[in-house]
This record gives sequence, structure tokens and C-alpha cells, in this order.
Amino acid sequence: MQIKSALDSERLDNVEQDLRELGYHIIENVISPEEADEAREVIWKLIDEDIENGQDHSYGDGKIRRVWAIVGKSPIFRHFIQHPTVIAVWKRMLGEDVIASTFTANVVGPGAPAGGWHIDYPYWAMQSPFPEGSLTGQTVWMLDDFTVENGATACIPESHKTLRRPELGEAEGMESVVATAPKGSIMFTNGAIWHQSRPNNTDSPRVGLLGMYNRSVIYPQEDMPRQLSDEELIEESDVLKQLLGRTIPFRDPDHGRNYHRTEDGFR
Ligand SMILES: O=C(O)CCC(=O)C(=O)O
Ligand SMILES: [Fe+2]
Repeated sequence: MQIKSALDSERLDNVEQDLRELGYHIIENVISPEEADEAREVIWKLIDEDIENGQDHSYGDGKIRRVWAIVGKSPIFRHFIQHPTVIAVWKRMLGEDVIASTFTANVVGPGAPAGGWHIDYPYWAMQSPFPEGSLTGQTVWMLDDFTVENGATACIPESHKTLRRPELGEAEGMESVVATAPKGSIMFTNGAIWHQSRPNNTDSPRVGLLGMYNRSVIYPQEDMPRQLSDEELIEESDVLKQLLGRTIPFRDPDHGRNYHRTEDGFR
């Protein structure tokens, strides 16, 4: 796989500024159309497997499909999760010790309704007002061209600055931007921005990947550390081990004087 070098510092400043002020930033053509097609094919195979195993997950009148835990399911997603462009952005926003929180596919099928305005984990699990600054960030990988008609993600600029979730119905009618870009592009968002997938009014599914990253002290949304076994990780990069939370010393049960509950009390 051809991986372009990470962003230069001027572009990174630009991304940071947009994420802080607007709450989103799009970089076009991070991967080639061929790489996007390859990943898209893998997602279809995984959907078939999920259906076969009775593990399929759909919502939005059964027209939006989610595939969970993709990092352990194909090497291509192990490349994507640690893509230098993505890691440069999240290290800048969330710290050098950034970790991954979840990596899934979201397939908005023909006729799908809007996904519903929301904020992302951990914000939806938190009481407002949220702390200022970034706790988490979303990475929307476009494996199809994202268009106004086919269910591209919509965001309400600057809504992350409210430091709260939208009330039911509050975001309807507010001015939003639609993340339209060619396949292979990425949209980065502040996890607290109000957003949703739009209705898909075309005959073709819109395939996206959603990679979330957290500050390392925030518990990941999915069980990232166990998506790859120790053996599978041997050949993998230090960055991937870090992202999966395998290198956080204070999560080691024996870290420091970490007493354990036994039958006779704490020892
Ligand atoms: O697939 C999309 O366009 C966005 C989905 C989303 O926001 C989510 O699942 O959290
Ligand atoms: Fe979301």
C-alpha cells in the first residue's frame, strides 16, 4: 500500500484551527480510489459474515449497517487506523499518547433516513457542560464519493462550543454543512460537534469508516486492546500497539501498588 507522508506543519496548523473553531476539517484523497475500493470490498465480505453469524447490526429502518471491531478483521484496517496523516492530526489534538476508541464501518443504504443528530462518545456518556478542549476526535473515511444525495455526513459548524448535546429536535433547521468529497477523502471532527448521516436518496449504498481516537486516559468505546491477540501483535508497529492501548502502564493490573481483591480482603 502506498502511504503518503504525514502533513506538513502548516497544514497541521490549519487542521487544528478548523477543528477548534469550526469543529471539522476535510482532507481530500488521503488514499487512492483503488485503496478505497479494496476496503469497500472487504466491508461487504464482513457484512455477509456478520449476517451468516447472526451478528449483523442495522438501524435506520434496517437500512444503515454497522460493522464493529474491524481492526482485527483485515490488515487493510490495521493500515488505515495508523495512517500517518490521521495520526499526525490526532497526536496534535489529543496528545502524543493518543489511543483509538473505536473503528467501525457505517453503510448508509439506499432509502435510508437521516441517522439522527448526535454527539460522539464519550460526550454522549457525559453530563454537560463538557470540558473545553478536545477529549476525542472522529475520522470519517469516505469509501464512496460523499454527496448531498447519498447520505454524506452533515455537521453544524461550531456546535461543539455549546459544550452540550442537542435537545431533541433542536438541530433541525439549523444551518449545517454537508461533507461532500471524493472517495478516499477523510473528514476529521471534534467529537462534540452536532452531526448525523444524511438520508440516502440514491440507489447505491454509501460506505464510510468511522475511526475515533481518545486522550489516553479516556476508556475506549470498543474493547480495543483485545481486538488483536498478543501473537497477532508481534509483527505490528509500536504505533498500533499504542493505539490499541497495549502500552498504557497504569492500565496494567499490577501497576505500582495496585492491590487486588482476594477472598481475605485486599492484598
Ligand atoms: O456515517 C456517518 O456519516 C456518521 C455516522 C455517525 O456519526 C456515527 O455513527 O457516530
Ligand atoms: Fe457520530
